[in-house]
Amino acid sequence: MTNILITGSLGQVGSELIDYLLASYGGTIYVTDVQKEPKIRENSRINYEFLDVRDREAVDNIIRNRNIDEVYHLASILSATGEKDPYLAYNVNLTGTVNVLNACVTRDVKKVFIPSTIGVYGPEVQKENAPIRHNSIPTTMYGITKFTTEMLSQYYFNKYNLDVRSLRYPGLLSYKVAPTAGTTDYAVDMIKHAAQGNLYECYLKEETKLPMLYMPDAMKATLRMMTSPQESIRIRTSYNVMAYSFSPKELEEEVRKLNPDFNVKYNPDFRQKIADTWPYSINTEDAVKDWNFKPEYDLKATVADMFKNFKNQSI
Ligand code: AKB
Repeated sequence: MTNILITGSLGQVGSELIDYLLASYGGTIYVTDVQKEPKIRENSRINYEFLDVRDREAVDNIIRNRNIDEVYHLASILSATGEKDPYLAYNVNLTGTVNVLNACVTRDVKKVFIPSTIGVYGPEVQKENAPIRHNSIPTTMYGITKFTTEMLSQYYFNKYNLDVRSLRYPGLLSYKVAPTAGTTDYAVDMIKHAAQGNLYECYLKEETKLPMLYMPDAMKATLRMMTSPQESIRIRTSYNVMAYSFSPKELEEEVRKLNPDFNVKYNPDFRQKIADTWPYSINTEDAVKDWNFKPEYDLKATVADMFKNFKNQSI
């Protein structure tokens, strides 16, 4: 039996990861977040608890009292919110992460997953096929905290032999829980508006290309990497993963194949400045080589699946 703790469980990734973990592990899943009374589906193996990762004692208590074996540390302030409140991003993303890492070492946690992001790249990065190791300095608070988190993960692995693993998520596309705090969220919103027959106002310029991945592929990649033998995980900062890269205009054209009347108005806001610092695509060779990363959905299949599901949701 493996007892798992998920922090930041109610977000876009956590809400979907719960089901994948339930199917892959036998123990209890301690689902935590900062909502007092969230709607969590009934399941005898799911236990909801309030947890603010900035509270060092609370983090240590839950890991000790619940005999946690593995942690999926998802609590994070994303890029857009991070630029609105950099101090909050610093505290949640760095103080919170150090609290989790320290408690994991003290309480002998076996494995830790901490997602990273394409936000760790900075403006001078090679835009196409950006390599894992890079010299570009991120310019957003989100990027700075996640870049530092990658260094901390590697440090805790080298110093304490803590089995920390990570994926650099690109923009994640999903229809179950809407992302609300990032820069890549427009893509989900655009497909949703098209499926519901509404005009979409896009906050990025039409030519802004970013790397993306559909949620089922992101979940499979996460589980595949986390269940791979320890010796196959050669990279302890973070592995790049993505399936395809597109601009808002390219997505608009793909979506219009399913709704020919769909229209988009472009009205860039502060998120354009964030997107301009990120690469168009990232190199995933190491993930393929080390643990057989293999996304199944291309853009067409992703859009078709999301469009169908958003349409069903609005009926
Ligand atoms: C964001 O846009 O902030 C996130 C990310 C790419 O990490 N989706």
